Amino acid sequence: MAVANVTSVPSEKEATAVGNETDGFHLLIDALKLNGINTIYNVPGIPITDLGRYAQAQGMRVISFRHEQHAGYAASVAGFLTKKPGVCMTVSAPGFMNGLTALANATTNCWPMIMISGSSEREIVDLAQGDYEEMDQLAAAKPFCKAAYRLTYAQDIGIAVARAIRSAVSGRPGGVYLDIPGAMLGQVVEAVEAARSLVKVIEPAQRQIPAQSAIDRAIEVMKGAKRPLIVIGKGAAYDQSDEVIRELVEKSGYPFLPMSMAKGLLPDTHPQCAAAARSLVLKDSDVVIMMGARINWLLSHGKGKQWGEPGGKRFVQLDIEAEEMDSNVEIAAPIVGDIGSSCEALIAAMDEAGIAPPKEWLDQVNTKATSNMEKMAARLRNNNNPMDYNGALGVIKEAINDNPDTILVNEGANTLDMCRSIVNIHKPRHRIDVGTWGVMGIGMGSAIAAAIETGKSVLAVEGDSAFGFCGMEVETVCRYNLPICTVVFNNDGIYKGDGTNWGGGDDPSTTVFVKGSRYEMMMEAFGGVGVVARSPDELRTAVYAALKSGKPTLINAIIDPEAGKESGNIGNLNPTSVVAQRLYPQARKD
Ligand code: OXT
Ligand code: ADP
Ligand code: MG
Repeated sequence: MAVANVTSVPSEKEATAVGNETDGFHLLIDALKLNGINTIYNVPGIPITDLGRYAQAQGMRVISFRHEQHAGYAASVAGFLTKKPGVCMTVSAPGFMNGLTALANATTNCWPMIMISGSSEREIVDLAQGDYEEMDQLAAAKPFCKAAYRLTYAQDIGIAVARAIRSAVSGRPGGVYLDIPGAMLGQVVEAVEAARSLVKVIEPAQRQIPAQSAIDRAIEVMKGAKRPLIVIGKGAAYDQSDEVIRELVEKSGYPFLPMSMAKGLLPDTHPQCAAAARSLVLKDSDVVIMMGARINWLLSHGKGKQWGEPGGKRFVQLDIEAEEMDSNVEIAAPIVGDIGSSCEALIAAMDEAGIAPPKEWLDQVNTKATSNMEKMAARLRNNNNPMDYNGALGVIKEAINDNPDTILVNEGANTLDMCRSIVNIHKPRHRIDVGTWGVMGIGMGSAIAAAIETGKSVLAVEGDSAFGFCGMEVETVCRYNLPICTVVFNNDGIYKGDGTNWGGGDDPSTTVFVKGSRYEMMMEAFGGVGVVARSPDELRTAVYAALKSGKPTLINAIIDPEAGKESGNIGNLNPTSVVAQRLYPQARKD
């Protein structure tokens, strides 16, 4: 291997070449590396197996998964954590389709990701002549991502990668698809021309300074506030303007409500944190500042009894996406810009406006939060065997308090909802979960990306159903020897493990699993540490040992099958059947 002597182009644009020739494989690797992308989340196969090998040979980190969906989730979480697009690489048709869910999820979560998929011969695919893994992947990808591009000539790789990076991270971030026909990878390119074709993307996500008129309007709304509230979302966490966000919140003195993945941007233990008074602040606030959070289903679309009297609120919204404004409710003061710039402009304008929250409101919020926290603290102190969620999550809470640098990954229904409110997060971007779609199966991919991208240890708290969507990736965790401790909340089923077959037949209920499943043996099968924990004390010993050792560990935490609720906190979203109410005594009566 030699690096092309390219005197007429900047030296950083090096094409990996032999003699005066390179090829599509190496140009693609060079293009990614030139733009600071050094990790690929991958599943090998025709036509990209060698691409992975060559990338590794060229010093990239190539993390191979067992299923593309998890490689894709990992790439999207890498994007969330680093503000650079995470790259997932898949084979054609079935591998591509497996990755597509993750690409769509990245777009839904507004996270930058690029999915690069090998594809079959264009001329055969386009005539539907039955090629190996034939599929028009470009067309299939388009509805599920922010942008989709296909390469035909290796000479275009530089520009295509640049375009993909810009699309992924500019404005509202999202998933981008890059289609690479296998034949293109093998194309030979003259080395100097190849080096010249590479593009180093310059500042693809430039700051977007909001209009002063928008800031002035927001200040006017804030001045009139008697019961203000700041809602912080994962868009704010993504922006990485942690200091300026904190300054704005503290300077305003307003109570703040963190959405799930914005927890830790300011610590959950912060005196202005209103997480434990959620119902109260949503209902009684009069001015709500939305900061990188959409007013979607997670906030009941800003309407309904959760939000108090109709018309009783005025919204200020900070978002990079102009079209987000007025999507569900009227926004009195839209501020279009990046979170950091918008917060800075607000801070500057607040100085003169004399913004401060009425003490009475803060006291009211704190009284409610303190009362809720006291009630919760009492529930967490139990050593029941089998465990309930409170006892088990009390241990997880202690473990994160004692190890605040550990990244918490969390999915499930009860396991998710209860963990979110019980376990305090102390640092920005230290909680990763099911996101806007509430998707099960993000756990292992997210945990792997968090460990790879940050070098920190990870605690993955997984419902047993959620874990089932991604459990095979524990082999990946062991293979790369990652410091991930997975705790499976094993209640024998989805929501609860005590369901019965309403038809009375021999098949089990639709929501239950094999009772007493030995999840810890899956970890042992691949050389990791497997532990069974039946009480909070046993769980504590196992979690602390895992965090100390950094060894891949799976703790099978036995939870009372009766302890959960249907759909956790969102049971109200299930449609009801008038027939069922009369026919089946077991049917929900809510
Ligand atoms: O103020 P009030 O009094 O109201 O109290 C609130 C807070 O103030 C208080 N609180 C606190 N108190 C004291 N101290 C502290 N620190 C504190 N913090 C808060 O607590 C209450 C509640 O607060 P919270 O949580 O903030 O508020 P709330 O009302 O819950 O917030 C509303 C929401 C909507 C924002 C919140 O609930 C939320 O974010 N929810 C997300 C829900 C979600 O996304 N769920 C996942 C999907 S469910 C379902 O779809 C599942 N599936 C189907 C499926 C999916 N999803 N995906 C795929 C690919 N296929 C299928 C499946 C299969 S879940 C599932 C598996 C489930 O089984 P598992 O075995 O995995 O899990 P288990 O259930 O454990 O068995
Ligand atoms: P949550 O689920 O935490 O409520 P959402 O995913 O609904 O958060 O909302 C995130 C919002 O943040 C999106 O509307 C997105 O456009 C916005 N966003 C993403 N990045 C930035 C940024 N750098 N600056 C401002 N807004 C951003
Ligand atoms: Mg369960």
